[in-house]
Amino acid sequence: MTDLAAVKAALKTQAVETPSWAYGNSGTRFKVFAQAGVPRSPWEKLQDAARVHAVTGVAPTVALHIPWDAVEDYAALAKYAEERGVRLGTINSNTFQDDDYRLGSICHPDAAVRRKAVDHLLRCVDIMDATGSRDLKLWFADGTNYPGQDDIRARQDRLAEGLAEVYARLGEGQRMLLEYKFFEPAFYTTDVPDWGTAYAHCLKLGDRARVVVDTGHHAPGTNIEFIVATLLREGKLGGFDFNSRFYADDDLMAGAADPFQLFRIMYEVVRGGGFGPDVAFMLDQCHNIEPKIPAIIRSVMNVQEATAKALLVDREALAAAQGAGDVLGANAVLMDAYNTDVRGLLAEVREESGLDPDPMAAYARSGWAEKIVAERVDGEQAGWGA
Ligand code: PSV
Ligand code: MN
Ligand code: MN
Repeated sequence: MTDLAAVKAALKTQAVETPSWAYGNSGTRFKVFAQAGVPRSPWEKLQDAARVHAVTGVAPTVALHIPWDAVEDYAALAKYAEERGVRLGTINSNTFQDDDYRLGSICHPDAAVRRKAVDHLLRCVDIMDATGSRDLKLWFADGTNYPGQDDIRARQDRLAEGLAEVYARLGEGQRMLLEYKFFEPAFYTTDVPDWGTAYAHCLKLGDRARVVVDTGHHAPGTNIEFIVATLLREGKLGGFDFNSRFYADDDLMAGAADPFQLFRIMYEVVRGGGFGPDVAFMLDQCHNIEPKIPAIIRSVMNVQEATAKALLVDREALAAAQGAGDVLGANAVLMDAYNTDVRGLLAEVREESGLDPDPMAAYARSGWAEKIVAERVDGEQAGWGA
């Protein structure tokens, strides 16, 4: 039997970080469809993120991407967030936008470009000091397109050297999260293509270096929950970038394409003791054709639903069935939890927390969507890469 009160208590502690870039305009390499009312600055992105937290109660922090969210005074940005009921979260580094990075950043063959990239990462740690952020999230667009283009092994050495310099700069309580991605923008080799490579680097760096699992960064058919179980077992799971994919790095709403996969991942998180502050639960999405704030609310709710189902798994019954070699019984225990409609339970959790049971409706009623369309009329709309 699952203890419902304990499940509700756990759900009330949930925290899902939303990404600043999800609030801005985004698109594909074919077209960016601009939307009215979209933020014109990091400050306005925080206003929107605060609305998501206000109606869901479980999105208290916002991830920044540097330099997309560059401002003069990061402490002031942190204060601005706090005044609106949210906090600044993970600092995402961007070493992929400059012409200098054509052949890579931290793995580039030219030491001067590597220096520039590492200096940017060190600057990101300075920003963390000002914002009070715990985590530096590193994703590198580094790799090669053609066999022989560069020395695969030398690139790993350069990567290790750069990471070590940044790791040494981390302050107390700060962590480095290394994200992997199996392809794109490089297509022949990627310098951090998989969890094994990320894990190997993190292991050498030390306890405060952890692996980030972006659900969109795997080959089709990859068993992501196995990776999650393994990393948790090794104490090396730093966090997630949640999103959905049908084909590649689609960055669609978490839980939209394959809610069952999200449930299986969250079950391994719960099973492995990872449901807590040690693992950062982030969204990494872009809303190209749908309204952005409601899409982010929906995504947060999808993560909540998967979590509720994972918490509902009757672990005693599951262990008994597994121990007895009862294949169908064990599978049925897991499927019972997955097939439970948890929407009522989550509505109760929200009401008990003083929230509207229906975050989507609460947001629609709030008038925020109309207000930003009316007010954010001048100036450039911030977006993916702005
Ligand atoms: C790369 O595809 C990625 O998943 C990384 O997390 C980046 O920081 C993010 O997308 C935004 O480009
Ligand atoms: Mn990501
Ligand atoms: Mn991605």
